[in-house]
Order: sequence, then C-alpha cells, then structure tokens
Amino acid sequence: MKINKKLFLALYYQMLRIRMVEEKICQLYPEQEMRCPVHICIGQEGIAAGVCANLKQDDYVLSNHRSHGHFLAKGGNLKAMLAELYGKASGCSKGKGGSMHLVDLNVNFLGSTPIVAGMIPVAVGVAFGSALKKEKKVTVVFFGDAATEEGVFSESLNFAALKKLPIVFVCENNRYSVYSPLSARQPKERDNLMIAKGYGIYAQRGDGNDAASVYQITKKAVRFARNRKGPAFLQFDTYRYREHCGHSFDHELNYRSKREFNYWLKKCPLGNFEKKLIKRGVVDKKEIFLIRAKVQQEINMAVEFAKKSPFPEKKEVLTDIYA
Ligand SMILES: Cc1ncc(C[n+]2csc(CCOP(=O)(O)OP(=O)(O)O)c2C)c(N)n1
Repeated sequence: MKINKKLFLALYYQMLRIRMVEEKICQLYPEQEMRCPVHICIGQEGIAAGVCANLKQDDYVLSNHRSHGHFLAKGGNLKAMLAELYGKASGCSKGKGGSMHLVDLNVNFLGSTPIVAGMIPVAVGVAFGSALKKEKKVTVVFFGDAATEEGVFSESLNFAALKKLPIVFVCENNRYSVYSPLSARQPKERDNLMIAKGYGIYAQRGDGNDAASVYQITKKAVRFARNRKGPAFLQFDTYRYREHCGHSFDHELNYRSKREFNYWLKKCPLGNFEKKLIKRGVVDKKEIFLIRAKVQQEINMAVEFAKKSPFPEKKEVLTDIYA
C-alpha cells in the first residue's frame, strides 16, 4: 500500500499515544482515585487513528462508552479528559460525567454516552442539521458490534439514506458484547454490510488492526459523504485485549479462549505497525524511544494536572444535570 512517510508517522504516533494514555490509566486505576468505570480500547487503536486521520478539525465525531481513543484521535484535550476521569472541575464534563461522557467542542468531538447505540440517532441528527445549514462537514459515529442489534441502528440508516446525509457509520467489531460472543447474539448468516446496502448505503469492511488500511477505506467513505453522495457504513474487525469494563485482564472468566486471545495478540495494531515502520526505514529504534519519551512526559503532566485540580464545588451538584 502506498502511503507517505508523514502519514505513516502520524498514524503510529496517534496509536502509540492512545496506547500509552490507556496503559497509564490502567496503572493508576487501582489507586481508586478515578471513581468512574473505564472501558479500555487497547487493541482497537488502529480504527480510531485510521478513521480520524481523514477528518478535519471541524468535522463532527460522536462515540460510545469505549471512547478514549476516538476522543484523542480527534484531537480532544488530554488534560481535560484525565481530569474528567478523576471527577475534577477542570474535566471536559466538569467532573460529572467520567470516562463515558467525554466531550471537546473545540474539535467538534460532540460527546460520548454509554447507552448502546444511543449516539447513532444523535449523530444522524447532527448530520441532518449540518446538511440543512449546507456545511461541508462530515459526521462520524463510532459504535460496537452490539449496537447494530438495536432497532435504532436500522431506523438511523434508513433516515440517513433517505436524506443522503453526510455521515459515516463506523462499527468496531470486537466480537463481544460484554461476555457474549457474536455467535450467541446474531445468526451466522447476518451481515451488517448487506443490511446497510439494503438501504442503498455505500458499505465496506476492513481489518481494524491495520491502521493504514483503515485510513484508505475511510478516505473513500469520507470523500463520498462530504460530496453529498450519501452516507457510508464501515465495519472494522478488531479485538479488545482488556476486560470489558475495568483496567485489568479477565482470562479467568473463560468466555474467550487463550488461543483466540493469542491469535489477536499477534495482530497487535501498534506492534505490527511499529515493525513495519522500522522495516521500511520510516523510523529507527532511537527515534521511537524519543517519541515515547515525549508522549510519556505529556501524559505525566496531564496526570499531575488532573490530580491537582479541585473537585467541583458543592453548589454545582445540580447544574448541567438533565436526568
Ligand atoms: C441500551 C443498553 N443496553 C445494555 C447496556 C449495557 N452494556 C454496556 S456496554 C455493553 C456492550 C456493548 O457492546 P458493543 O456495543 O459491541 O461495544 P464493546 O463494549 O464491545 O466495545 C452493554 C450490553 C447499555 N449500556 N445500554
């Protein structure tokens, strides 16, 4: 695949930064200072990086409970994200939302919520509004494979197709909904691409653990949507390495085999990309060491900021609360 050096490096940097931020969260979580649930996306970074590398700062992104990677890849503020996880007033939702309610309006990351499929119709509404205002912006919504089982997924595809909305639906198929595999939830003949195509929607699938391929596939879809040819549906296969919710692994639960886990571990989006970069001479080990050191420093500063920030004041307890 022909990709220029600058882009390769940008994709690598993005994936590495997401991985290192999440590893830091996992390391600090047992201190019990972050009191919100966390859904770690380690193993799925290739999708966030590859998709968002195609977006402009003012394109819209909406996401789900597993949103750290999407938020960071869209350019969300790391300090505000970590402060949010620590429940601090300087957090992106003023410390009231936690990990599952990230938002950064400076880069049009409009928000994430944990209601499975809940952001899909919201994103369709955003794309509808954007189209009515004749903006040249694209809306991207990220969701997991389980979200496609909700009725609102089909309703959203229908409306988006009807109005030819500039939206890209991105399904991250990590095969599990909590501990339930696809085989326990969907007939094996079911194919989301066929569902999307049934509505007349442009649809593609790809390897979510190959950021360069995710980038290329998304590029076409974003161009298609931006030119008002209609919505696009993309499904990327991937795997989460950590437990469904929390900082740890969950091998003892035995809902997925060691063999399956190791198969996907070998397909690590970050490790394999790094090897590829070294082989092609894009970077050497020394440069990687320097990039890591720089990212680590940024993360340490953001953690310090989050820990030192004050909690919201008591009088704030009922402001900005809608439910
Ligand atoms: C409407 C709704 N049903 C159930 C839940 C509980 N729940 C939280 S995350 C989750 C799994 C979602 O799986 P998927 O969408 O594939 O994303 P993944 O966690 O695999 O990234 C479920 C069932 C919820 N939050 N919302």
